Amino acid sequence: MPSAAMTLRSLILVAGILLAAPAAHACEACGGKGAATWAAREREPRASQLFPDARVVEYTLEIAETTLSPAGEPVRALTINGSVPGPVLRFREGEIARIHVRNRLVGEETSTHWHGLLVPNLEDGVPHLTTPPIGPGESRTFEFLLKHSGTYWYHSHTGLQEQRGVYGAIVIEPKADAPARADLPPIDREEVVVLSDWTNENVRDVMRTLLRGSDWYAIRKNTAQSLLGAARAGHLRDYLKREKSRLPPMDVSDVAYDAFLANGRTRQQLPAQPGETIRLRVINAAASSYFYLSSAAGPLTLIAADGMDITPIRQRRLLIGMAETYDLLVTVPAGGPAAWEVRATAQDGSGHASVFLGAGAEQPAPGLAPLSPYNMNAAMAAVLDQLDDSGDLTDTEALAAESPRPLPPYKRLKSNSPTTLPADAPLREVTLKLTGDMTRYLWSIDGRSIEEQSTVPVRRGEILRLVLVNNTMMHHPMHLHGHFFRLLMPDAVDPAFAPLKHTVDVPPMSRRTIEFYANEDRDWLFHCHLLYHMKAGMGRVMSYPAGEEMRLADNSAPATPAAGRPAYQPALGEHAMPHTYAWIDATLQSHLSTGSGTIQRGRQNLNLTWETGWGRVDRREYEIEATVSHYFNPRWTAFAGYRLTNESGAHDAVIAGATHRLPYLVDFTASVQSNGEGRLALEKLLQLTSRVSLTAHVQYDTATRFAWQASLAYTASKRLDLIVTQDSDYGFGAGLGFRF
Ligand SMILES: [Cu+2]
Repeated sequence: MPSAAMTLRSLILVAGILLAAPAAHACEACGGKGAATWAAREREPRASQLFPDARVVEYTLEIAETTLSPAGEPVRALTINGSVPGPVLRFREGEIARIHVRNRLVGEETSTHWHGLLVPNLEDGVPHLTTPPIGPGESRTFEFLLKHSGTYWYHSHTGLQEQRGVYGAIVIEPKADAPARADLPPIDREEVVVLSDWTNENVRDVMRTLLRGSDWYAIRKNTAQSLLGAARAGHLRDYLKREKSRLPPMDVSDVAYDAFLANGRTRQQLPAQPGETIRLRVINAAASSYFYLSSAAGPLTLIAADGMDITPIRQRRLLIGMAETYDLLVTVPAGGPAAWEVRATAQDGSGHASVFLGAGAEQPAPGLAPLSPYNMNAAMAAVLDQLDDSGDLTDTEALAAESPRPLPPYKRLKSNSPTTLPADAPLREVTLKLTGDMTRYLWSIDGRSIEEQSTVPVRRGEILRLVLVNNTMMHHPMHLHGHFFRLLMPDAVDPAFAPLKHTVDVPPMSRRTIEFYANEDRDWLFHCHLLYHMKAGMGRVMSYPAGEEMRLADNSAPATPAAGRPAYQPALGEHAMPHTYAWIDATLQSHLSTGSGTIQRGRQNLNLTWETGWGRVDRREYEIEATVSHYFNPRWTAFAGYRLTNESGAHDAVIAGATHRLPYLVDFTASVQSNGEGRLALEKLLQLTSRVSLTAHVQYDTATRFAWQASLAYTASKRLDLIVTQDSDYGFGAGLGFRF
């Protein structure tokens, strides 16, 4: 029989391997070969050498840490030049931007990505992939020609820094000699509105809460589903149908936020006079919130999308995805002075940010009717209905037909000028399925995370058409670096005028088709701009092969590396890493204690579970299992490890087994021991109310025979449960449950 010390040693070894893996990954990118590649690329001529006549406009951005309390509670914030958001960077098309970025953070890298701008690969600011990360105390100067005008933004592409405040607006005016747009009324004023979401929690803890499958955010948002709630709402049948099909409850959004911000505040007043027409440059810089925009002053007039001019259309309520930008016109009604609200309501209805135009009596923007969490079928039906809507409506007809929860108005977006691509370029179509798994918070493309499959090969000179098929129940705002793509809507009135975008919302269970002309080089990220989805693996690198392979090759075959050469692997750095997270769930009750400690990385877990009881038995009994597990999909998890016990009749042994999820979300676990003993177990969690759950566990073990346990738990807070348990061995008792 192996000793406990030996078991412990092998566990430490396995833990070491799991934890060391990401470090090994990171160093591929930062050391040796990577550093040499950077040095060569840094010697390439920069924009000011290539375009010596262009005017250079300089900014200095300092990224630092401070304490801010936009949601009332002081929390650690990351600021740019002392504020959230950072300063608005203003340029004119044709100028050269020279931006010095200083990292004043302690022990933390940073980066800046210029979102929506066409920049040389080295200036794109994706750390490790395109640009060296900016280490603590270091600086980096970015330099690029401003090739186009419009509303854009910048943000950190490092870790979860974007959630903590590292973002700001970029405004590029058209060239001075560009003719004024004839399709717009005179504009009296212009304001930038940067929308974002704010949490008082530690951002790493937000990711941890999502990964561990906690219900806490749903409880906070009042969208937690339960048997009683479903019965009350008259949706018990739907609830059971969902459980039968083994799907976890759905929600519109993942995270419960403490505030939604416009320019860093929950409400803000901007100057405006009665009768004025104001151009709002709206940027959704939120980490994981879509917003509905609406105005007290009537429908919004959309004049640009993702920086690009469009034929003006009106929309009563505008859904804006993460990383999208829209330029809107709002005309302040004539008459007495008043404050006209433009409201950005989080898509899940959990809150809003307000901008008031003018001063005086407040005129509220229309609110949003709440969505029943049990009625997601109806919400889905509304989404699918709108996908069938025709784009061929007059503005007035479209306004009249607008859904109370409209999708982004892509069908009606029409570029102000033709966007057709070179007619002689070969076209290649690639279908990418957007996939996800709420059970474990794994987000992926074609079922594989960016680490599991990192690239989509791109050939220079081709038109790459991407069919994005969303197989999940959530919206995904997909963003392509380094290119504008044409958004191709079915039945478009005039396909030659398809809008140019850099970010596209792909609604649940539906598809979007985009295409772009591959006229770049090297590697460009394509990813979901929901920060936590991206971090969970939902992305790919659009990768142009290097050297001779960069020339346009035979279009019939996929671009594969020449025979004998190893497949190209981009330096994904932190974007490839499934980060390691750890947590503990434990109960301490009057008669027993149960719990588990988990270290999770991608699909792998290191688990330590225990149960020890002292009620109704002569001596304290324990069973401890240390296992390594691999998660294949929501239905199958396999594990192997060691079981340590002093229960009478049971033996310490090496164990191996699997857990299979049955209909009605019942988990069936079978395991065998090295000494020939075996165990079968069934476990089911019944959510009675949003905060009260009943967990039933039944097992048959060849050594210890039948045992069962039933626990009733009340979720008191994010960290604490009140719990009572009846156990077949240890009797009845009560205590507390903890989550760390
Ligand atoms: Cu996503």
